[in-house]
Amino acid sequence: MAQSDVDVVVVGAGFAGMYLLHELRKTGFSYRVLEAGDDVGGTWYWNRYPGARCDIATTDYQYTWDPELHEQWQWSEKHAAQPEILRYAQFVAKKHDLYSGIEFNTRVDGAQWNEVAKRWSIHTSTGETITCQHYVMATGCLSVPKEPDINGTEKFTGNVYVTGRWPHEGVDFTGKRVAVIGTGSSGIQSIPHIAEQAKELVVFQRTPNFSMPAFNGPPPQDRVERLKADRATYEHEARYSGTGVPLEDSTVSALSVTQDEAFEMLEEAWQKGELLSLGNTFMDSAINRKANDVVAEFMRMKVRSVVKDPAVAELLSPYKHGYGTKRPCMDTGYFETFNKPHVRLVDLNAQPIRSITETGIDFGKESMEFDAIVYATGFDAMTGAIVSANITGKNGVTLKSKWEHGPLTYLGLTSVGFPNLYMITGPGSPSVLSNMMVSIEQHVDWIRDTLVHMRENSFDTIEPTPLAEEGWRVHCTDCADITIFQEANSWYMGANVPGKPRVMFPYIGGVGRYRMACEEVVAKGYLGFELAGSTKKQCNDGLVRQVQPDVDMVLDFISTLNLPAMETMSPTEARAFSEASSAMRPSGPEVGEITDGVLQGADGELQYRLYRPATPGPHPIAVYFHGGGWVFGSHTSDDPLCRDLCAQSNTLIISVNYRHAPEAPFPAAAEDGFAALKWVHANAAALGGLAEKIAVAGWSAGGNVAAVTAQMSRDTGGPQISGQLLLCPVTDGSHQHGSHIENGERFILTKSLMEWFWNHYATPEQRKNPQASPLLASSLAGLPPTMLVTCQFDPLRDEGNAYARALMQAGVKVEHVEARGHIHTSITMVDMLPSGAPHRREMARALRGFFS
Ligand code: N01
Repeated sequence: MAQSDVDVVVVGAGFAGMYLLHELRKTGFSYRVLEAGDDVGGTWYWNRYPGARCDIATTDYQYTWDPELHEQWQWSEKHAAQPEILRYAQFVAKKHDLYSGIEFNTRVDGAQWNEVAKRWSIHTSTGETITCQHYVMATGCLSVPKEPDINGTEKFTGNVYVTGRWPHEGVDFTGKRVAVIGTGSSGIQSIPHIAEQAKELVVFQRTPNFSMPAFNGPPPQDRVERLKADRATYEHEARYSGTGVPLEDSTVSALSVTQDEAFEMLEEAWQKGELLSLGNTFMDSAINRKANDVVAEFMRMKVRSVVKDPAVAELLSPYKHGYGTKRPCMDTGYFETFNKPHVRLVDLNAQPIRSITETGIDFGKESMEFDAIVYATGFDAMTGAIVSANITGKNGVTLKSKWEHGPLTYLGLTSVGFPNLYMITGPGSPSVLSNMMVSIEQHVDWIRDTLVHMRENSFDTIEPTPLAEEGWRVHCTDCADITIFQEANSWYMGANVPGKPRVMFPYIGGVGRYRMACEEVVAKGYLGFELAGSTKKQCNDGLVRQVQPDVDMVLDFISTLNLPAMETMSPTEARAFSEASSAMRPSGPEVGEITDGVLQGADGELQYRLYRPATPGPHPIAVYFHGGGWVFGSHTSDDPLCRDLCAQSNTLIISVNYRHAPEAPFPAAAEDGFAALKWVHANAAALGGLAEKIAVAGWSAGGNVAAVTAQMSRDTGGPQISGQLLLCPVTDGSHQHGSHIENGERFILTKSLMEWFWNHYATPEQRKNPQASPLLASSLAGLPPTMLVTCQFDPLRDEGNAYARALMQAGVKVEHVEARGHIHTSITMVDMLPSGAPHRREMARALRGFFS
C-alpha cells in the first residue's frame, strides 16, 4: 500500500519525472510519482503520429546523468524517431527500476496548500488524497493539445485524429480522403507520411512555416568523436551554451556580408541538416529584422527550388514572421509532397474554414468530403498542463487566476503564494527554446539540491519573494524586448490559444546565462527566496539580474579580453586605444550629408563634423560635445550616436572637437564649448541651420561641457538656447557620490578611470568652479528646457540625478530618465545594443520638442 503522506509528489513520468524519481530515491526522500499515461516517455508517449521525430540530434538529446547509458544505448539515427526515443525511455526506466516507483493511469485532479500543516494535499483520479511537503510539476511544456477553435468540429462523423494524442495502434490512411489542419512541426512531419497512403490529401494552412530537411542518417560523426574524446567538456559546453547544444556562437552579422556570401554560409549550415546550425549562422538574425530577412529569403528560395507550381511555392513561403520567431521545423520531404497530384494546399487566409460538417469541411466557396480529419493544431503550451491541474496556493488563490495576465514565476521554477511548488522547465525558463534534456536535468538537479538543503537546514518551506519574482519578470521581458520574437503570433507568445495572454512564455536569454543565474541565486544564500522552519526564517531578498541582458553580454565579452585599464595608460596610449575600439563598431544610420570643417574656438580653430538630415533645410541645430573624459575623443568619436540623433530628430548636429586635457586643462573645454556655440549661432544660416533654434547636447564629459556652455550662455548674454540634452553628464567633481562606489567597478567607466580623467582636467580647487562642476552653480534658474538621461549602473548616476533635481527645483522644465539596467556607455552603442534604442528615441523626441 502506497504511503498517503510523503516528502514529494511528482506529476509526470516523462524524462523530467523519470530523472527526478531517480534522484529522490538516491537522496532518500519518500515520494509518489503519478502519470496519466500507461507508460513512461511523456511527449514521446503521446506524440505517436507518423513521422514524429526529434529535431535535436541524438548526440545531444539524451540523458547525461548515467554515464553507462552512453555505452549501453546506441542511437541508430542522427534525429531519432518517436519509437526509438520511447524505447530509450523504457530502457532507462527498466535499467533503473523506475517502473516500480511510478503509478500509471493516475491523473491529478487538484492540489491545495495547507498553510497550517505546511503541506500540499493532492487529489488523484483514483479518489485518493496524498499529502506531501513538496509538489513538483514535471508535466512537460507541450502536453495539453489545444482545444479545436474551429466551427463544427463536433459534427464530423468520419475519423478524427489529433497529432498529440495519436492512437497507439497507428492509423492506415490507404485509399482515404484526408484533411490535415495545421502546418506546425507536427503537421509538417506527418503530412509526407499521410500523403504516401491517402488517396487524396488536402492540407489546410493558416500560416506557412519555415522548414529544413533533416537529411537524416547516422549520428553526426564529428560530434560523436568529440563526445568520445572528452564527454565531460562536451557536456559542460552544452550546459553553458545558448541552446543546450555546444555550438560556437556566430560573430558574423548577416548585414556585414553580401547576399551571395550570406547564402553560401547558410547553405553550409543547411547541408548539416541541423536546425540550430541554421539559426546560429548569424549573430543578429534573432534581434534584427533586416538580418533575419536574409535567412528568411534563403529559406524561401529553397521552397521555390523544390515546389514546382510557383503559386503553391509562394503560398508555402513565410513572409509575415521572421525565421525562428515561430518554431522552425525539420522535415523529410515536406515541400516535395506538394508536387504530388493527389495533394492540395488550401490557404485559409483566402479560403477560411466556414465549418466542419458531418461529412467534411466547408471552406471559402467550396465544400469537400473527407474520410478523416487530422488536427495538427498544436498545444496550450507551457502553462496549459500546470494551470489545468487546479493548483490552489496560499489564501485560496489558484495558479490559474494568478496567471490570468501571464505566468509569474521566479526562475521559471517557483511562484509567489505557492510554497514548495516547483515546475520543471516552467514558463520563465529556457525550456522550449533549448535542448530539453539539458534544461530538464538542470531543473531536476536544482530541485534535488534545494530539497536536500532544506532538509539539512531544518527549513520546511521555500517561497520566492514578490520582489524577486517581479524582477525576474522584468528581466525575462528585457530579454524578449531585444529580440524580434514578439512580432510573431507564435505559441511562444501564447498567440495560438484564443484568450491566452500575449507575453513571451519561455526565457530567451539562453541556457548558459539562465543556469548561471540559478547558480548565483543559490550561491547568494537563496537570493530572492524566503526559507522558513519551525524555529527559524531566512530571506536574502534581492534581484538576481538587473543589468540589461545585451549590456551584460558585452560586459562578459569585454571581461574575457583582459584589457588593460585605461587609467594605467598615458593619455596618448589611451587615445590610441579609444580610437582602435571605435573603429570596430557599427557606423550608425545613414544621414543626408556629413561634412567636416573648422570653427573658431576660444583659443584658435577647432575641427567640427556636421551631420545634416536627409530632409530639406534649414534645420534646427544641436551643438554636440563628445565623451572621453576631456582627455580623448574628437568631433568624430561619437559618430554613430550623432548620426542616430540627426536621423531621428531631423536636427543638424555639429560635433565639436574641443581642446583636451592634460595639454589644455580646465577651463579650455568649457571655454571652447561656449565659443563653439557662439560661432555656430553666428554662422547658422551658412551652415543650413536656424539661428533661433539651437540646442546644446553632450555625453559624459561632453555632457559636462554642454551643461557648462548653457550656463555660460545664460550668464554672459550668449545666444538663446532652446534646450540642453545631457546624457550621463559629469556634473560634480567636488565630492564622491554613492554611485561612484556602488557602480565603481565592472561597468566600463570605473571610479578610478573617472578619477584619472579629473586629475588630468582640473585641480581639486578648480573642480569647485561651476564651469567644471555645473551642479555647484549658485543658481540654475533660467536654464533652458532639459532632457537628462542617467544610467542605473553608471558611477555618474547620482551626480546626474542630482543635477536633474536641482534644475527642477530651480524651475527649469526637465525631463529626466534613469535608464534601467544601463551603464555609462550603453546608450551610445548604436546598432550594437538594442536595449539602448528606446532611450535614443526618447532623446531624439526631446530634441525635436525643444524646437517646437
Ligand atoms: O503545433 P504548432 P505543433 N485553424 O502550434 C495551425 C514541438 N514539436 O504540434 O501558425 C487553422 O506549432 C497553426 O496555424 P498558425 C515544437 O516545439 C516538436 O505542430 O497558428 N489552423 C499551425 O500551423 C513545435 O513548435 C517536434 O496560424 C490552425 C498549427 O496549427 C511544437 O511542438 C515535432 C488553427 C499548429 O502548429 C508544437 O508543434 C512536433 C485553426 N483554428 C512538435 N489552430 C520535433 O521535435 C492552429 N492552427 C520535430
